[in-house]
Amino acid sequence: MQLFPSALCSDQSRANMALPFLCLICFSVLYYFLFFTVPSKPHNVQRVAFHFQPIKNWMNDPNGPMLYKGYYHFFYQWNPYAAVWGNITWGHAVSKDLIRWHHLEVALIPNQWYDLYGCWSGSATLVEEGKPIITYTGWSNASHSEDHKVQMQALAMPADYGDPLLRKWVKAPGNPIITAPQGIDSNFFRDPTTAWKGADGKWRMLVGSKENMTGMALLYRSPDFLNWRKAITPLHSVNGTGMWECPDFYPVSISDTYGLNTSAYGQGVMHVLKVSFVHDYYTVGTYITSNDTFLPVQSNLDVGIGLRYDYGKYYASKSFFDANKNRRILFGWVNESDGEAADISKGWASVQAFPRKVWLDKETNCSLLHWPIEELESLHRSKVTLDSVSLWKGSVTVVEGIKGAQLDVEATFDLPEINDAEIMDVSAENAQLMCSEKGASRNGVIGPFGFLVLATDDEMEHTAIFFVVVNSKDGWKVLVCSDQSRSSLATNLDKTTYGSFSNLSGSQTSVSVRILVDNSIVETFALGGKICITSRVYPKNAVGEAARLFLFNNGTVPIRMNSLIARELAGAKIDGIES
Ligand code: DQQ
Repeated sequence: MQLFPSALCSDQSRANMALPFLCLICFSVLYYFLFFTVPSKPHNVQRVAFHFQPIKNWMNDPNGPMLYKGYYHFFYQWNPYAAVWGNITWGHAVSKDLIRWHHLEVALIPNQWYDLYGCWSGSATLVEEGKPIITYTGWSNASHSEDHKVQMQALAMPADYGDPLLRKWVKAPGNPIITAPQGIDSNFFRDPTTAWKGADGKWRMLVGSKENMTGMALLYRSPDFLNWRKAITPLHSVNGTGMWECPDFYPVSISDTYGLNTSAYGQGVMHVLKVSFVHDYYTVGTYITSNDTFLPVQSNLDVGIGLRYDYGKYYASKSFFDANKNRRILFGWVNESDGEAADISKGWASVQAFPRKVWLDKETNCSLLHWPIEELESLHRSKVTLDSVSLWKGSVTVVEGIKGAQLDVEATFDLPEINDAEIMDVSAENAQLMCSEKGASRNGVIGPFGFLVLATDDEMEHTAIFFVVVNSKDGWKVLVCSDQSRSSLATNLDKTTYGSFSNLSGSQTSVSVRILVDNSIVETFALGGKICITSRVYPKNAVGEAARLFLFNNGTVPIRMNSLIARELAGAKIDGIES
């Protein structure tokens, strides 16, 4: 028998022998890459499960939310080509419940001389017979010079009002409808609001701007929505605030929590003016219709020097009136906390905050309350409830029976005798610093106490949401903090600790918090929605089923947790075309 048949040396036999060998090598390489080099798809665990985000690439501001023919429409600043800002179009999605979304074709792309470099932020207004019109900012060049970019306002209408999905939008032939007026730098002239109708039947809208360092909301009026004239005085301006991006102006009821149509005014109505610069600042005031100006309730809480919608990562927000449920709903852009390179490698960047209902806080009459929209309940799954749990000095206790990175947690803590509170001067200027310097792991007196979310069993990774009661120069205060310093074993992340505070009245006996956790976003609604803090965190190990919820108290005074409901949440389907 020929042990080594000559055929073995032929090319054909070599190939036959080489094939299994090659397969073995391929298989080993594949096995190595699958099981040794790819830990747990780190970028996918950062994608959110019940927050709005595009299928891929970069997103920023929410634009033109509205309800039309039974569908909620949501538009957003979107770069179709990359996970970084640029080539800005209007992405478009629709939903029946503001949670489960279907992405549609892009609504606006930069294809006209006046929006050549981008279709920037704007709004939607339901005009005659409830027909929508989009107002947006076109970013283009002037005098064919790429160096001199200008901003101007433009309109777009649905191609077919009969289509409830409003898939196709047409830009108005008369665009641009407004160019920068004399005295205003055309680089600082953008983001038209939803328009409202005055008693004289004319439409009004605002455009964000500035003159030197005075931020302002320029007011425009129109009899027909096509021809707009600037009012001599802006609706409002504040010295030293700089460019006002994405203004939002809307009425709130002084007697109940219902929302109002954007054109509502008169008795029983106050107005909110919100503008974006660095953060989203708002002020509650009176809209003086006789001369179209706005007067804040408290001048020391004027726009930009007073209240914020959110004390974490939250920007360029936009509200709309939901006539379906008579409420005002707010969307806000939540950026990433990693760098550009990480975003490029993930292939996406940014999420929208969970939609919030907003209304006037009747206790103050000059601030708002925010609360996650009730539709979230449709995602509730198993829950754990606890009553009356004592959190002793230094205790850190896992909440049994609940786990995962998608949670809705609500709790109330009884306040102990507050005379014991440590002395700490807390003000609007230093609240965040106090939260950060003092941190969750410091030993205090009344607090820090609260929750560790997205925590590993060994607590090495966690995001701490906590309270500290203090005796400040001007009264008792409670600090509300979101401490990200140990949120991830990964480095090169923005782990800023956020915080704010509220005054405590002598009669206040408890503090409450609701926390929404969704893989890489943690939203805190403290004190019934008086203080909101949004954080982005990227744990390496506290992901999926491995994520735990803890209660802790690092103060010397024991704290009684009065009630806790912690729920696991299902994800919400977001599908559709990638545009
Ligand atoms: N983003 C848009 C502008 C707006 C800014 C551009 C705010 O219209 O002023 O993407 O984030």
